[in-house]
Parts: sequence; structure tokens; C-alpha cells
Amino acid sequence: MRIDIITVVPDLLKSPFEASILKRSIEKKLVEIHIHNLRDYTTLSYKQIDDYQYGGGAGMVMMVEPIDKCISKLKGERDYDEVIYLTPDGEVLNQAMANTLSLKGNLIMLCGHYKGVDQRVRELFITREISIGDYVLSGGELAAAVLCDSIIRLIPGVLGNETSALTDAFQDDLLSPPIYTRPSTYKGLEVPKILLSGHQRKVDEWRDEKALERTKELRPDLLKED
Ligand code: 6GU
Repeated sequence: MRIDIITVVPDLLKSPFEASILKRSIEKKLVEIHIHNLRDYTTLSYKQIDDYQYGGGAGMVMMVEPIDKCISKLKGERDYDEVIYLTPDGEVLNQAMANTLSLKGNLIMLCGHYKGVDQRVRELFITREISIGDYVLSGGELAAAVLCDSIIRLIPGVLGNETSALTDAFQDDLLSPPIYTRPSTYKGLEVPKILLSGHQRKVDEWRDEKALERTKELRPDLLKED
């Protein structure tokens, strides 16, 4: 998989890919991340990439031309499965979307800034608009990092234990059951006996039961039929 991220704040997208699982997935060549500074694609003075809104109003708008130059250059080099615009008015990210996107080959992610992009960017280039939740961030960069993490960890070979992404919370629309490690007693709190029993079928049943209980209590909305 290859992900090209277009941004006006490339620095914000450095550290998420320089540590832990994302770093290792790049080193193992399971994914390539290419960050593009939108200011490298403007021909205007002061590397301007935004301008005032037609019709007036507060806030700057990202101009269509630099975005066109960047996306068109990338599309001239290879085919892309999706051109994703990260924006608070997009479709809210969930596990099913991450699963679908993890099967793609090449993705472009455009990070929104300021008031957002000129409408013609959406009409000309964008195939999918994604938000990471109902709150407003200063820009799409952190959202792009979240989206990349949710996708990349699902690529086969990225996680050491191949089954572990499948047992994640949300993969079956349930929260995870309680988990424990040593010591078996801490400040009077004991690990449930069943987990120490060595009886795998009973352990699995207990986990399923607890996952369902927890979901009913904390996220009953996940249990509703779609
Ligand atoms: Cl994708 N962008 C911004 N600016 N804010 C957000 C978001 C995206 N998703 C949730 N809030």
C-alpha cells in the first residue's frame, strides 16, 4: 500500500510514522507514506495557498490550483483507488471503513485547513470525505494520522500476531472484555479465577459474556440492528 498525504503542515505528520507499529510497517515495506507540502505546488509569491472567500466572511479558503497541481502530478505517476478529503463534515470514520480502506493499493489524503477547500476541489478530485468524529480540529493532519493508523494496522503482516487485529474491539461490534496480566492479586484486587483455570473454552465463553455486558452498559448503540 502507498499513501500520499497532502498538507500545509508536514511537520505535524512526522512523529506518528516514526514510532512503534507504523514505523515498523514502513521499515518492513508493507506501506509507503509520502508527505507532500502543498506550498511546493503554488506559483504565487510567499508560497500562498489560500485566499479570501468570494461573497465575504471570516476565514481563508484553500485554493484549487495548488491542490490540482499536486494531485494531478501524483495521478500522472500511478493510479489511485481513492482521493480522500479529511474534513469535519465528512462521513464519520468507523471500523468498517478502515477495513475497506486497508484492502486498497494507493490512496491520496488531502488535509483540510482554515475554512476548508474551494468547492471545485471536491467536485474535481475527491472520491471520499472522512471525519474522525463530531468535534473540530485545527486541521486534517491529526485526523489523517488517525485514519492511517486505523488502516495500516490491518494490513497483513503489520501486527506480529496475525489474529490480533481480528480480535480488536469493534471488529464484531463489541467492546473488549476486561484483560489482566501479572500479578494475580494487586492491592486486594484479584484476577478472575476463570482466567487462571487453563480451561480455554470457559475462558472464551467468559470473555464473550463480559464483552457483551460491557457493550450493553457502555455502548448500547453498537448492539442496535442496522
Ligand atoms: Cl478530518 N478535520 C478537522 N479539521 N476536524 C475534524 C476532523 C477532520 N474530523 C473531526 N474533526
